[in-house]
Amino acid sequence: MKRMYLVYVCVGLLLLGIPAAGAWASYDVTMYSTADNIVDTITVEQSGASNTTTVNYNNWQHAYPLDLNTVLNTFDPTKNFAITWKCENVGDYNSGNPAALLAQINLGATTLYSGVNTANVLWQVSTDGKNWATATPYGNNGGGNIWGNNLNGPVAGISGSAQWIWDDKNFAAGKDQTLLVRVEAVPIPGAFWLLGSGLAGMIGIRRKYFG
Ligand SMILES: [Ca+2]
Repeated sequence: MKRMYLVYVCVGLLLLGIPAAGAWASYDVTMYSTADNIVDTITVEQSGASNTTTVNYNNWQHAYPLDLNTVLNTFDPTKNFAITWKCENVGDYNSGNPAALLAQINLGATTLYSGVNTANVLWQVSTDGKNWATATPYGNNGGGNIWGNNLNGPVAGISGSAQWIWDDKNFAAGKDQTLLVRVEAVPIPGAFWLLGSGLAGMIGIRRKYFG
């Protein structure tokens, strides 16, 4: 009888997707990003908390990994969040000196790619941190685009689904442009999360009662 009750509890957890305590701790929340030319800082915001880390990613041919938990303690990939990169393009910008950010954000079984907007994910740019516009994509990582002249292949560590993004004035006359690039995400718990949390709850209960 007791065993049947526990089975019902486990099935309920699977259906409702109630997170078991500590279930998120083992998920990979590593983000990879780079820019042409420099990423100065990365700010992570979630649940009213915000923290900025100085990174100085100054070689756009490499993607630099960053564990989001090191920027904001206990980053939860199932909750709404925003990430902002402060980027710079150095020198006169033109077709020979492009400017853009490239990023991939791993959230457990879900991955976000720079420039790829969905109903729950929005990539934006701003020059003042107040007025935001949808980022302009220039092509996929490693695809046939302006970066092909500088880099004969994709940036290692980032999927070809990620797009280089900047604003719509990338090639206008100017120099040393600074831009904020931001992604806002409202995660919807997918089947992976429901199954994962349900299984974690089931394992925990089995250990508690049958271990
Ligand atoms: Ca550049």
